[in-house]
Amino acid sequence: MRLDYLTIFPDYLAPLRLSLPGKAVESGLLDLHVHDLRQWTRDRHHTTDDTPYGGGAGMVMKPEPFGEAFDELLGPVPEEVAQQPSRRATVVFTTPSGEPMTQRLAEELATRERIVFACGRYEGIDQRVIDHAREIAEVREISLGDYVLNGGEVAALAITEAVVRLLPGFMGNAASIVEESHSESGLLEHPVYTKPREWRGREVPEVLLSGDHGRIAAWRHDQSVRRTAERRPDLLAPSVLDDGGEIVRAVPADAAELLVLQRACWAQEALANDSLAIPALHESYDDVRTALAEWDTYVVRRAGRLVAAVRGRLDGTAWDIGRMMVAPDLQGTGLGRRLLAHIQAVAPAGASSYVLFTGVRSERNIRLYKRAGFRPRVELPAPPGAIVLTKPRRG
Ligand code: 97T
Repeated sequence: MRLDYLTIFPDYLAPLRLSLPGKAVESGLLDLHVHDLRQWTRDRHHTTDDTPYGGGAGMVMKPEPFGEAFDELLGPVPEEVAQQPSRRATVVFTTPSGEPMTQRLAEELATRERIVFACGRYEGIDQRVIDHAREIAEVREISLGDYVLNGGEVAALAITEAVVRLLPGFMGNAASIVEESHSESGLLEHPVYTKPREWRGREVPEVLLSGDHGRIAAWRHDQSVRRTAERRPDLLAPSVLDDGGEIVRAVPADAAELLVLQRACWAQEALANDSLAIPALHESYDDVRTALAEWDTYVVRRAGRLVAAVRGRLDGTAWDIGRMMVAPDLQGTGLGRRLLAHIQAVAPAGASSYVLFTGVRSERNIRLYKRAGFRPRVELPAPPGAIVLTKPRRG
């Protein structure tokens, strides 16, 4: 992986040479380049900022130095790379108005070959720099959180550390990676203790000394839930607090119940279609958790119970809709219709059509989809025993 940093304070990024990324450079896993943005200025004072058009306080970073830096580091983009989005470099703008940095985003960035960090200062960077970058690279605007820093350098450092420690061959410690999947449960970690057993009159909780692994696991889980409810109720909200029948975004903590509902719903499909060769029926808990990270998934709860779900993901210009499920006792109550309308409504701007499939003998599903304007497309390839339905997106 190659990482470049554009900054007017290159010294701020010196820690990259120490600590974790430093070791990855030594092992050849990482290629790091810190650039002083002023090398791409042409005036005597090496100016990188100017006053904002339209007035207002503060200074805005000028477009030209970033433009020339991109030309040198990224351009010209060969035609075949421009056509293949997955081969483009990623440009990360650190900004308080970006998408929040998360472990999921770190995992995504860890798959990239090339990331250029553009560190903004002052009130931000001229918008045309970001618009231009979108034409030559994948652009991500990322925020560390809802607070203000003096500039993007510290944010770029934090993002780098979160990404680099995920690179294959970097940690060399399988146990800590297993540990990590714990945090994907959507709960905060439980408290931890080490020797001595008693310190300044404080004892280690007795259960941890009991040697009873079942009790220890139950205690830790309980501590995790309490901590999460206390410090991060937002992580529990959709799964525990929301039961008003609203359609809400799924969280990792929904995975286990989603799996149960999915098995129930697709067992019904297996019977209707006289086939067990249905992927949704065979997925494991891990498969469902992975899918939650890769799809936009929505769920509905009633009285705390997870009763319905649907997911969507962009495939080229098609909004791929799937895993539409409604608990057996609530089928025929209009929930499916609502979910289908919702998942179409949240499709991103790049979607020009909707596509889904269902069992050729799943008559109720097919009726629901037809009523919503989907048309069966027998000429399109579908999994065995399934039929594809599509609908153009209007507006
Ligand atoms: O506050 C900032 C100023 C410039 C660049 C980034 C930030 C920031 O990033 N995450 C939170 C704040």
